[in-house]
Amino acid sequence: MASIQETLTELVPVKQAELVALKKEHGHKVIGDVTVDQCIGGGRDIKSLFWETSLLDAQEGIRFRGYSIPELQQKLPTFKGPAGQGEPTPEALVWLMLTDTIPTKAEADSLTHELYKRSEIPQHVVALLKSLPKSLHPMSQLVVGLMALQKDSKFAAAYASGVHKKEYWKHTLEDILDVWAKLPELAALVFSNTYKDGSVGSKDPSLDYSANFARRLGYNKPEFDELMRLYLVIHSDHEGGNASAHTTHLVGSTLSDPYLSYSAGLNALAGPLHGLANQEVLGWILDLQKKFKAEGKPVNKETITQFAWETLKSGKVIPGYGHAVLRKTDPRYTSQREFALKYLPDDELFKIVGTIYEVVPDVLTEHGKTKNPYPNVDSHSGVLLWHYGFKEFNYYTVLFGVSRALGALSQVFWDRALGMPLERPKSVTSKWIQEHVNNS
Ligand code: AMX
Repeated sequence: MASIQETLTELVPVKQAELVALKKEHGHKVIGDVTVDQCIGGGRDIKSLFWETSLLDAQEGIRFRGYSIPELQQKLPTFKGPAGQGEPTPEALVWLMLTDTIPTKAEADSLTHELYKRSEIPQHVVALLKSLPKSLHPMSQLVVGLMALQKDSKFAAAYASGVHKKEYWKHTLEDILDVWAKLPELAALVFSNTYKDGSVGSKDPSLDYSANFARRLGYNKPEFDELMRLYLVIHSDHEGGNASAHTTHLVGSTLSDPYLSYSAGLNALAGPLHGLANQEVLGWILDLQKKFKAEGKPVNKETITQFAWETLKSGKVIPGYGHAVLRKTDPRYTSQREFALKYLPDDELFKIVGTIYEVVPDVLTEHGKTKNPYPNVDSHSGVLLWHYGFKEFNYYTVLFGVSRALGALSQVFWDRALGMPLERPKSVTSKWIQEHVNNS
């Protein structure tokens, strides 16, 4: 069986030739226009980014290399065996994102083994993380740790020694595998430094990426392992324009190595309109529970509606609702709801999440601003973690950060393999727009 490195060595020249042919034959054709609204409105829907690993449809949601989440659940290998014996593993998804082919169980396992081999964290980084104040946000701690690991970048070393550009992708792949392998270790150290005594649980070579991550965090329950697999799969990629993926790609386009590129992506993920929304959602639900308990009222459709309006009237967003691209309920929300129905149907917070879903779309529609009144991925993830006793919700975005690396860096691999150029779109001033519209 070919390793991931051997598989990609065969594939890279094929994909390079395909892209050259695409450019040669169709390079001059128009795929979109840009309006003034789009230019000053965050670039929504402008087709100007090249992203191979996934594609987002506004109505249907995400597809990874052409496969929807339910299709991945039917086709990708699981920890226990071939497809259908539980949640797919993130390693299997990574194989798919990198190679455009559904892996066999043996191929997915070989990637598990490859990552396990690379997972050790150098002592200077462990010491650095332990020196950080517990009050530093876990996302900031994760970025500090990843930046410190950059010392060992194989791409940066190869570049400094003058390697030919045709070889960039090989060194990039080495770094990416190292980053994927070490991120859960870093994340577990951050968790322990922030909430525990600095030590982490032990890992086991017979387990997969997700179960070992769970053990490092102190969780030892097969059901929680399944949740971790689902979580790491569904948060991994959401095409190229979201802030964390785009930032990673942009920084990578300067030939910053994968450590530098993904640290930048993590900083984007740490914003409340993006990945931090999952911690905000949990905070919002707990606040509403606390408020109505203190007032002696039940949490039901009426009180949630009241709380939603209070949030909107105080100039805040309802976290976990709305999306820059999606216009329907996020299938990542639906897959988590299905998990909850299977494993925790009677959970109190899960029921509240369900009631929120019954009323908030109507409230947002009546409010009349948001283009998408439906829930996104972040409105569900926190309550699942909470159910298993994972209550440190300031940390939730770190889990998102471990997952998003899988998609964003799979694309960085192809960026280097396909020789993608420095990203540098054109900006214009308001005066330029005014003159342009006057003259047109
Ligand atoms: N609550 C209240 N107002 C909302 C809203 C929400 N959930 N979603 C959008 N709006 C408002 C916007 O703030 C904007 O108001 P403005 O005109 O006063 O600036 C207006 O509706 C139009 O926004 P939009 O075009 O529908 O959305 P967008 O593309 O500008 O922003 C997003 C998308 C996700 C930032 C926004 O929906 C939002 O803030 N949601 C809440 C935060 C959240 O859940 N983020 C996570 C998204 C998923 C992810 O990246 N992890």
